[in-house]
Amino acid sequence: MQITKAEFKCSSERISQVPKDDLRDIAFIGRSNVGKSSLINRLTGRQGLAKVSGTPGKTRLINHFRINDAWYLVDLPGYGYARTSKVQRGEFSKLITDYVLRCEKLHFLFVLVDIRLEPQRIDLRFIEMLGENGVPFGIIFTKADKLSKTQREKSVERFRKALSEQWEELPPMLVSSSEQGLGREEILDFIESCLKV
Ligand SMILES: Nc1nc2c(ncn2[C@@H]2O[C@H](COP(=O)(O)OP(=O)(O)OP(=O)(O)O)[C@@H](O)[C@H]2O)c(=O)[nH]1
Ligand SMILES: [Mg+2]
Repeated sequence: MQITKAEFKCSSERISQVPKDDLRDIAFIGRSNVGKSSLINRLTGRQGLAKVSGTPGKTRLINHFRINDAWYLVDLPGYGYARTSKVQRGEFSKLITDYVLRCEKLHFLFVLVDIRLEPQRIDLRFIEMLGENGVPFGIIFTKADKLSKTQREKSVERFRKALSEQWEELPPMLVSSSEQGLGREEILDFIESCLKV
């Protein structure tokens, strides 16, 4: 799929504020700083469309970006960032769980995972919640430029193994680098096929 048009639509602090049209959402979630906003910029080819920062907790709201006037890419706040206020946090903020479990616009969710790390408990718990609630999701490993090809494969395998302890059927998994553009075509093709369903 080609992205010919990408524009910021709105930021929502509650799910009641998300766009009211019937375009579907393809959303990105994951731990703070994993690279959600960077990937959105890379996929759209528009640096600066979503705000990126080396400091975790940059994205605080639900951001809708309208793509090709046909669907939305959605940038969500990260989870697992301990310095967010306790009232807001819980394990996953109310904003995140409301969106992921209750927003009817959500068509497919990508959980982003830092390819360098061992499977993190918080990611596994988040994925468990998705599975239990029947939310359609896939996994994108980020920051692949930080590892060699062999290390990447090992890391993906390690995650696959951690998931297979819980699940019989594994979600689709893709590898990406927003730094190098790795995985871009594959992710866009995946989204295209997703939107056909
Ligand atoms: N080397 C490398 N760095 C990356 C990549 N993707 C993101 N980063 C860096 O990781 C940091 C966090 O990126 P963001 O895109 O802001 O991460 P986020 O998940 O949106 O973070 P929050 O909004 O705070 O939850 C920034 O310093 C990025 O430059 C990547 O593919 N490779
Ligand atoms: Mg962000």
